[in-house]
Amino acid sequence: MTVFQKSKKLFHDSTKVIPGGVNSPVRAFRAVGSNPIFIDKAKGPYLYDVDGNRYIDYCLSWGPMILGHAHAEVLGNVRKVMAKGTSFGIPTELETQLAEMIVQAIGSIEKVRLVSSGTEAVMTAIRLARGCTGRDKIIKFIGCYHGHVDHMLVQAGSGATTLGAPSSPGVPKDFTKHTVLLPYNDPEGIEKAFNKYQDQIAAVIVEPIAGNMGVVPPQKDFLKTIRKLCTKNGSILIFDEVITGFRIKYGSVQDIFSVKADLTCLGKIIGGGFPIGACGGKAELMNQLAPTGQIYQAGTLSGNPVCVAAGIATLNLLKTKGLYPALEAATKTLCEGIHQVLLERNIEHTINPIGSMFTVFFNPGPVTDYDSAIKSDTQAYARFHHGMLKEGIYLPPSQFEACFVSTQHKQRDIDRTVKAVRAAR
Ligand code: KE4
Repeated sequence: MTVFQKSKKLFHDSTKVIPGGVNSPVRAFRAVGSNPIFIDKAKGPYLYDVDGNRYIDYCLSWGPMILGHAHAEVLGNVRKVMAKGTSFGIPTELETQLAEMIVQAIGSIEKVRLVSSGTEAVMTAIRLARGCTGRDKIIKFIGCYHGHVDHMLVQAGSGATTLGAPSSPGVPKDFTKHTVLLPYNDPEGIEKAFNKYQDQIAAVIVEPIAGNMGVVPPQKDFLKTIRKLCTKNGSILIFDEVITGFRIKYGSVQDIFSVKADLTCLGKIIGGGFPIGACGGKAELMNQLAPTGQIYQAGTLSGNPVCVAAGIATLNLLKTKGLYPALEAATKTLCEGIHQVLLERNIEHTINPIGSMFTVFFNPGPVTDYDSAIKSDTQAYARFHHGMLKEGIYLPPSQFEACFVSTQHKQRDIDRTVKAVRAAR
């Protein structure tokens, strides 16, 4: 019997001094109608909560922990660097080393600016695109999330190619009036928007594989159409690879889809579990950032040597030959196992796996965009989440998130997970 007594107490205490008891809303488990567990420690694929329950973790801190938790070599590098001081606000060679690794790994990146979160990476990319083009409009896609910067917190208005309305109080209408919202995987919609707004469009920002409506891969001409229209209209193509960067392959998914972005946002994995983000792209664009250019952005802890040390160690380990094919194979085996059991249990579902990320939608499918994703039975997902938690499996506490597999998830963990799907009530 799984008990959550200590988590319950800690949650009670945290709600007194932290809004909702959490430092990021999705962690509050509201989307699955329960209270969050509190974690004591983690190692490899496992989380251990304060009540001593062990879970096989498929959320992996929302993506960063691709090598599993508390990886000895990552922590070793962090300890070595920390012993020499933790923050100087003055350049260190380590930042150059991580930047060189990113430049070598991603062909479309000639220069990169490190920041402290994915949101900051997106803020930098959008300001850069607007500054370089002198234009204001940004196209984003419904169901994609790019951090909590004001002009990205928009919801669809009525009809296609409409200008976004704020999706959160506190965001002035003026801040989202230049954000055009389009359906994901709809090449015609992009054509229409460019016909309507033409040379007003500074940039298109897209998750090349969507992870924030659940996992939704791009359909055949989607990314190529965006690339073609951005090139034709002098707009900047921003790939938000905060999730996909170094997740599907070493580097970027741009190689997989043969679509080159002008700017790429990174985060999560490149920090190895420490706060980080990055915006990279062609030198002619990146050099327009202060201090070489006029477009301003800054950060006290940007490129922090401790975070960068974790990132360097992580990327070095991700170069291991055969690592990504093994991750993909493990994910395929897991998803096939889950699928078979849900079929046996006659539970309506569809699974979107790609590389080592996947989502089990409680939805007959196919799930190809936000409108199809939101048809999912979120109550069924909530029941599944809670049932799996009691079986010792930790899934993201929301239907509209991505699950991730790490290099530390072994066959025994996959077998245990499939067994848990059969037992989850
Ligand atoms: P951060 O500011 O949270 O580091 O990154 C924002 C961001 C940007 N772009 C993409 C594609 C992202 O997925 C994210 C953040 N992802 C969410 C989970 N889907 C973080 C979890 C949370 O908000 O607590």
